[in-house]
Amino acid sequence: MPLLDRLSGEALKQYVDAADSIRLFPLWLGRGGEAPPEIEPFLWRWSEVQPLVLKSGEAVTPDRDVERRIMGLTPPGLERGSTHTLVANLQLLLPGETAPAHRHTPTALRWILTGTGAYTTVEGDKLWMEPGDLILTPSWTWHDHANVGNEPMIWLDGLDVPLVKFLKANFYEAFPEDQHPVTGVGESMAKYASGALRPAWEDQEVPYSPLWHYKWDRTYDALKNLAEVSSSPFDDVAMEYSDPATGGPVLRTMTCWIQLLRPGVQTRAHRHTSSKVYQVFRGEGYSVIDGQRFDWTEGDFFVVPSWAWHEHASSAETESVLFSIQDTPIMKSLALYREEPYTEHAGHQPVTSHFPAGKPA
Ligand code: GTQ
Repeated sequence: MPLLDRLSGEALKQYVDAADSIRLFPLWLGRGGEAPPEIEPFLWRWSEVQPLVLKSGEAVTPDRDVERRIMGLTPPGLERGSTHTLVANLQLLLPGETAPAHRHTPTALRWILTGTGAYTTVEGDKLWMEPGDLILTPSWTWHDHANVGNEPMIWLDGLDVPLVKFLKANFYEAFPEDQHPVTGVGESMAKYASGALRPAWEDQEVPYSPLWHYKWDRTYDALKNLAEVSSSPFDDVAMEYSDPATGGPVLRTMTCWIQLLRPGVQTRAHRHTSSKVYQVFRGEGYSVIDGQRFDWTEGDFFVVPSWAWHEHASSAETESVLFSIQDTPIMKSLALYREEPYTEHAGHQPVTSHFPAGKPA
């Protein structure tokens, strides 16, 4: 059979147009369209964020104008969301305010930053929020928030909204009343917080941790105990919040870590296919992300996109505590988790720039 001449010029154009008209695309012509923008690592300073979050209290009121008064942390490269799978929002609830009861298929969690005197009710369990507490609101559980104290409350919400929207599984329902009836106070903690012991007659399996409230005091004790005996070269004294029933991550889509960086510690760089949003709960230091140095201090937030090299250091004078939300469970459950150590320069990236851009190295 004679070889066909290669299609080119006008004939090729006609061919492509004919295919296009029936929505068929010759991928062998190379990738069409523009590649999506890269998500860039970014840092938000608490000193700049806090006044704007407090000021949002003058702009809108939950229950009256909006369901939730939230401000999203969105790095360059994204229009919404904090990584390609996760979103981290700052929520403000002023004294006397309530955020009405609802439930949604995206899973949420709260990392409490400032204030006291407010509670979240999750499926009727009333959970008082204090700084350093982690509270889970698993997929499709009823929840509402109320501030009955006299201080503004600010917390960080972590949700898997970008993933759930991508998967076309975003559903929402409002509760018929403003607040869900309270059926217990700290019940999930009473039943499951001891970790190694749990109610003997209960054998139910739920696709998330049955413990919904992780108190700061216990968390910090656990970090201190671990620091006495062991640490990771990449994350120093790092602990994953765990589901007491399985020992695995607290949620199917998101996991949370708390890590203590001892004074003067500089970790080795690595990268992985999970993405993360960090909050600097205590201390000061810096992280190097893809060669860019991000200096941070108490209260700051930063994003480490998927597959970005990163390492952390605490100042010589203070220990630092970092909280993070990560999408690792998604990647692991799909067998797409991959991790790699940085092997050059004794495991430390050369710093080529400082954040914000423009600052010389
Ligand atoms: O508090 O229930 O940041 O429904 C985004 C959606 C918080 C919440 C968010 C929500 C909530």
